[in-house]
Amino acid sequence: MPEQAIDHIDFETLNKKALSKPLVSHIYTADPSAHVFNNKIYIYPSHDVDAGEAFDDLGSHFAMEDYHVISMDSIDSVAVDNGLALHVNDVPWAEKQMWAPDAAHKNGKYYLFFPAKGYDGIFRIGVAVSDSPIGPFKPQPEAIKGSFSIDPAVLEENDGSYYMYFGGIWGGQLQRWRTGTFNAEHPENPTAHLPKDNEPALTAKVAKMTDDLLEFSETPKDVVILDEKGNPILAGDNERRFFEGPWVHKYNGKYYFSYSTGDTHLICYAIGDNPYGPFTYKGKILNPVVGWTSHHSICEVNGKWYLFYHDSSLSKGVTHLRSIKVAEITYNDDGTINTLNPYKD
Ligand code: FUB
Repeated sequence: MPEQAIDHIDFETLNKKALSKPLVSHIYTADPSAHVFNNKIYIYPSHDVDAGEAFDDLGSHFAMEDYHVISMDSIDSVAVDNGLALHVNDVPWAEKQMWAPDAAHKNGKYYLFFPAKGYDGIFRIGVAVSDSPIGPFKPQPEAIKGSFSIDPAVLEENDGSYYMYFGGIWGGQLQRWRTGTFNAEHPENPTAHLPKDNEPALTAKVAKMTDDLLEFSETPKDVVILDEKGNPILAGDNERRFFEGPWVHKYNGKYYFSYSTGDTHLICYAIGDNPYGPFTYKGKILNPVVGWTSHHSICEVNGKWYLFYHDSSLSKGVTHLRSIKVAEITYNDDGTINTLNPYKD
């Protein structure tokens, strides 16, 4: 992941023009997954730290070790840091890099889903359980069987079933799983094993969860994004292809699959008719923010819809020191979403 050129940015002016302010500023936070549980907003972010890891194209500088849950009584109220919810040292199978998490609530229990690298250098996805939405969470001894890559996001369906979306290319290792087993060749090259530009892009994955939310109940399936002609988006279509950070929400009976395009720094979305897709590309939700990564969630609060996202404005552009933010999104009559500019002109 190349460092963004930041020398030319006047951060004082930029922060005055920002669509929204960091929700918390005493710690760095990123990758916000927001939910309303029991009429309160809970945000499950990554907890960014400067661990002194050198910057590289595999994201080694994202060396996060733990999670804090942020809560808000309402969308305008103060965001509260509820302290340590889970630390990598308490997860038997995980060594490092606690990346973007998500959470779910079922039958009075709260489930924190998180990616981390195991001692073999392979990303997998784990689950930790608590009686409280703010933790502390008790991790399962093993990662979810059959899980791989990063960025879990869980959709609760009306019938009480849950689906996990996940995946990320480059440092997220999705491209290493193309044959079903991990390809460890060319470990330093983030783009080795990717499809050619004129081939269909790699897709996020989706799997229905077991009733106890601790395992997949099926082999993960491809989340296909189609273009306006019904063809799969191609790997060379960097402004529209899936890179990382999947999220699904439902609006007016349709399923909205949204995601980051990574090296083109956009949050885009596609619409489908069921949790598995396919989804047809519709447009951008968020233009590029300061910082290389862009990652989001979408959550309904009291009848309005909000984009939770992050940028690196507080750290003056340091890619791995980000801050979570929130802004309202609006829909048009045809179900399309109006694109947000993170900094006003
Ligand atoms: O926070 C680490 C990684 O950066 C996340 O897993 C990606 O989605 C990107 O935001």
